[in-house]
Amino acid sequence: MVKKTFYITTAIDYPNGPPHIGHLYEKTIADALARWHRLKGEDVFFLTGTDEHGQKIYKTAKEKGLKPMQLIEKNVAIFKELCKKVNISNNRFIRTTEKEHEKVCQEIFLKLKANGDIYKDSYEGLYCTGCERYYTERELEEGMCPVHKKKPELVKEETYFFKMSKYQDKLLKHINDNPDFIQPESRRNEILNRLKEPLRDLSISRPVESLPWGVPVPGDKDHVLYVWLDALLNYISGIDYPGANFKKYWPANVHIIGKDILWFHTVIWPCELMSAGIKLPKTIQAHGFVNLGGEKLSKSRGITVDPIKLLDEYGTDPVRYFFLKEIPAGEDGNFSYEALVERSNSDLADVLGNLLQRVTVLTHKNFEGKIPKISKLEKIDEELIKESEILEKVDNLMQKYEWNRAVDKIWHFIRACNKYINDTEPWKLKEDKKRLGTVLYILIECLRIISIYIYPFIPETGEKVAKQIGQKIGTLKDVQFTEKTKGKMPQPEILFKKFEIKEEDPFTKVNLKVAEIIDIQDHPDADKLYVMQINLGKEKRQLVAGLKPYFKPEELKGKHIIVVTNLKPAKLKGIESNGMLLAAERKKKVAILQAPNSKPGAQVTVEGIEPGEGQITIKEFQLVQMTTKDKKARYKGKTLKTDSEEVIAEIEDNAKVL
Ligand code: ME8
Repeated sequence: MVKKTFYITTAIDYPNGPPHIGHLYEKTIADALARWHRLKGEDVFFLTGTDEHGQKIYKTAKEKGLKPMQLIEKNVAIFKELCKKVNISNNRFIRTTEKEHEKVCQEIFLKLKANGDIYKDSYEGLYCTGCERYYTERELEEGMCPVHKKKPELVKEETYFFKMSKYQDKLLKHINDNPDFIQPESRRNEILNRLKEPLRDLSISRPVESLPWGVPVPGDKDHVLYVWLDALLNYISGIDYPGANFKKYWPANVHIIGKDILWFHTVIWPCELMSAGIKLPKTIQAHGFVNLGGEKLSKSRGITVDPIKLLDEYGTDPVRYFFLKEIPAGEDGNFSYEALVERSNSDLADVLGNLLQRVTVLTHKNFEGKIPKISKLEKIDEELIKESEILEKVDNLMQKYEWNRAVDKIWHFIRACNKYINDTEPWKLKEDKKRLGTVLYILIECLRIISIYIYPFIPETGEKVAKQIGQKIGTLKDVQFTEKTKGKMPQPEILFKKFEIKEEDPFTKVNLKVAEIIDIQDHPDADKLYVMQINLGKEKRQLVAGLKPYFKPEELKGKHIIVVTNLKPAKLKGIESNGMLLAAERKKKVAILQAPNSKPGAQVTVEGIEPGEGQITIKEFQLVQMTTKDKKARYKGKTLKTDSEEVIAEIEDNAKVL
């Protein structure tokens, strides 16, 4: 019988820098899905890789004094190491600088051209290198790219255009006729809304003189293809278009991508395919973003975690489990070490690890590690066996790409096994070997079933669980409860060590107090700085603050501000500053944090955190990321307050407190 195929892809990553935890997240999701479909007996092809052309790579290499390929090789090696460390089962790692891929790009370009969909014209537009795309004036926020907050570059050049406008109606019809084409629903609506505006033709090349790094346009050595046109084609070149693999696996079942690149995948890509006469992928599944401390990842702002270090330190399966369980499919989520440790210690060590440990130790103690026979069932046994019948539910969730809910279903069953062991108390059944054997058999059989279910999510652990009960890992055909499992178990081993929470909350080091501004003078040697005298109740101090562009002295004098009192004194342009006042900034607006009704010297705290003692450095303080909401200053969602009031900041939400 010909096996059903399942073709799954991730986005291909820009190797202009090393990978981040967003990349790790996306690969983990795709891997869990790929492994699930393999367990179903399907013929799965799982593709990932790197997107190696375009201005972003070219510019970064230039800035570093490297050739593009030198920069790429270094980072691609790290991306490949990431794939290995996170234990993904990709069938291929495609690189868009491979000759075969470039050939496919040129072939498709010629197809679009033959179809009358390509013309040359001059183009003037605003290009953001970070996004590798043009923006219209209207799409910008205060003249800046809404994603990178940078001014796009004005590009005026002759380029080839793709008649995307020609496909608007066909695309709309496809999206309307195929509710699964764009998932989740909210993203689908977003695209449908944007498609209410007429589609503009797409500039799909760059002159070599402004960007000499890309796939040459066939028949025109002065142009290279637009990086996104090239990149999207990896999904077909990665399965050897137009060869046998392409015939076998295309159309893709799902492209797993992040929410920021939805337009490219759900509008540009389908139009390109329609013009080339190629079927459209079945589903484009957008996931949310991984944030850190509630903020967007940003290397330049130090909001980043090295995924390889993370995997080395915490192990592959705890990290995989965290991302699959903790971040709801399709939504943004937060990474923190505390949450990772908490998840691993509770769900993996306590819930799963303990169950395995108790069952294997008891089997060794009472049956020399041999799996006992099952005999007469009691009601409680039948109830647990019934609980093991989760295949349809888990499979449904996986079909709907709700992987985190699938994880929840599985752990619900593991918890039921723990409840069963607590209720049946097998350690008290030494005298009744028959009953003890039955209870242990049931638990072992449940563990065998569990080993299969958890395998796609935490593959190494799935294999370990199976091995610990003397079995080989099965497939989804084997998740039924049977009475036939036999075997001998090896000596029990601990499945997961518990982690200590190493990361101290950086706020615990900080000491904040209310101070009154009693005098303000201009700094003699700096345009933007004021020198202030403040009253901290029991003492007076001098601060230097960069508030001059935003406030006049009379707007500040007498205000009750918030000061970091235990910051190491520093000289700013020759004048000593003994502490730092807190202000919130957003979109170039600044507000100082205030506690107008509190006395100078009043302690400012956040619920559950004691004020810090001892001096801290500015670097340590910068780890504390405070924001604003509803005109209140907040840390991790909690307000900053004195014993009489909450600290205010007259500014819009999500301002950064510095
Ligand atoms: O966009 N959390 O590459 P990329 C979760 N080369 N996912 C994130 C993320 C975050 N914080 N940041 C990025 C590109 N991603 C193109 C793709 S596909 C033909 C070309 C996701 O390295 C992002 O949404 O910037 C994308 O799906 C993937 O990581 C690669 O991002």
